[in-house]
This record gives sequence, C-alpha cells and structure tokens, in this order.
Amino acid sequence: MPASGIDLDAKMEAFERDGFVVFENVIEKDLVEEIREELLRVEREHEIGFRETSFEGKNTVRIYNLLAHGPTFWKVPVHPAALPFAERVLDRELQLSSLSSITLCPGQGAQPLHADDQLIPVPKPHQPFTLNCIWAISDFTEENGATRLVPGSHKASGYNPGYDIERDTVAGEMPAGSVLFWHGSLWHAGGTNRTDERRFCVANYYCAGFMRQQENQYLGVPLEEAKKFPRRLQELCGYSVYRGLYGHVDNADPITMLGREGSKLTWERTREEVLNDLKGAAD
Ligand SMILES: O=C(O)CCC(=O)C(=O)O
Repeated sequence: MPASGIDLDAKMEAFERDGFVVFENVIEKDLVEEIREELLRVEREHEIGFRETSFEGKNTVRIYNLLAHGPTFWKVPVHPAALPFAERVLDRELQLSSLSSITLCPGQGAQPLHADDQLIPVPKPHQPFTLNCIWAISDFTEENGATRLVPGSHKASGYNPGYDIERDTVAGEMPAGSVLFWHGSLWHAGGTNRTDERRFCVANYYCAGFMRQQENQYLGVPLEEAKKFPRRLQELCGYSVYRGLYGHVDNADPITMLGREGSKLTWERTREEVLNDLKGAAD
C-alpha cells in the first residue's frame, strides 16, 4: 500500500469494473477550507458570474485555468492521495489536461449525459486516455447535484451518448474532502441542485502524455509563475518529454526553460536506458 494507506489494487478493481471509484475523506480539512475560500476570492476579484451555455450550466460558476490563480491550486494535481492512482491508470508520464472549478448554485438543473473523451476519434471501448478526478469541496449529495454516473458505460462500444439520451444513473455522493475518479469514456453528468446551498468542487482532469491537453498550460500560466511550481507539477503541465521525445524544444527537455536540469532525449540514451524508462513508465 502507498504512504497514504489507500489500497490501490482494490480501488483499481472497482475502477475497471464500474468506470469510477471514490476515495473517501482523503484531503485534509484545512486544505478543503482553503480551496473553498480561494474559489470565492477568485470569483469575487474577477467578477466571475454564471456561464452562458446550458452545457456549462446557467446557474453554475466555473473558474478555468486555476493554476494561474495562486499557490493553493498548485497543491491539487500533485496531491499524494490522488496522483499515485492517476499514475497507475494513465502511467507516470501523464499530464494535467485542465484544472477548473464547478460550483453548482441553487436552481442549477441536470447537465446532459456525456463522456469526457467523446471528441477523441478513436473506436470505443479503449484504454483510459483521460481521467477525471473531482475533489469534493463541499459534501456531494443527491439533493445538491452530486455527479450522476452510468456504471460500466466506459465499456460501451461504438458510440457516445447523444445529449437527449436517458439512462439509469447513480449519484456520486461523498463527503467534502473526498475524491471521485472516473474513466474518460464513462457517461456522466452534473446533477440537479435542489438545495439552497452551493455544491463546490475542483475538477482535476488528467490525460495521457501523448495527448493534447484541454487547457493550454504553456500560455495559460505565465512562465514566471510556472518557474515557481514544484518540479512534478511542471512535468504534469507538459514541461517534460513523453517517452524521451515528444514535446522537446530544439532537441532539449523543455524543463530546462524553467531553469531546471533536463533529462536526456531518447536518441542520446543507450538501448538499456530506453528499455528501463519504458518499463518504469508502465509500472
Ligand atoms: O459538475 C459535475 O458534477 C460534472 C460536470 C461535468 O461532467 C462537466 O462539466 O463536464
């Protein structure tokens, strides 16, 4: 078991069967509180209102590009309760695809069912290319719009849900401080908020190292800010080379542009080094 004490084998079994899994009460209470305060601060300072599309939710506050909004958010993608599982699902060369918040306000209706990877033109079912990792910053309940999930739908072949499709769903209920992971092909949707309180969460969305990220991290986060990130977060943002090759800048590891020592590119390595790296990435 990893240092966090979470049995990743058991979690992986549930994830492979259902397409989602919850890690209950794994985030420190102080951090949950700090994130909620920071989300409210950013919303206030940037005068962020409701979104304008039904998909994003007309009674929903979404804040995109959270890494650019201060160090509190830097803690999320590298948190030891969540990253090891994501590395297990996608491998150690995964990237951060996007980091955003989704605050369902009172009166927000249900979102249409969808799969996060539905724009990727690869026949289904397929291995996970993306992994969503929802941090509950308030309790997630059926009443306040906990994410609706269609168990096993990540194994559906051939098509994605149309927005008018109806399916039996379960509610991803969990206490604040828990994390809900789902396979990018899983059919899911934000629920209906029938309460008079907000449902807060941060959506930490990872993708495989060979994919294009949903948010452009290089332009979204000023270089001077990215230089202050811990190395692992820089790598997750894409300041790294996939399989020692993809993403290089003029034949160098892009992390050198942040003032750090880079790794050798594939063609500078011995055959043994390449084979060892491939093995390490898959472990
Ligand atoms: O808010 C939620 O529970 C899920 C939202 C979602 O799936 C999305 O916006 O893509």
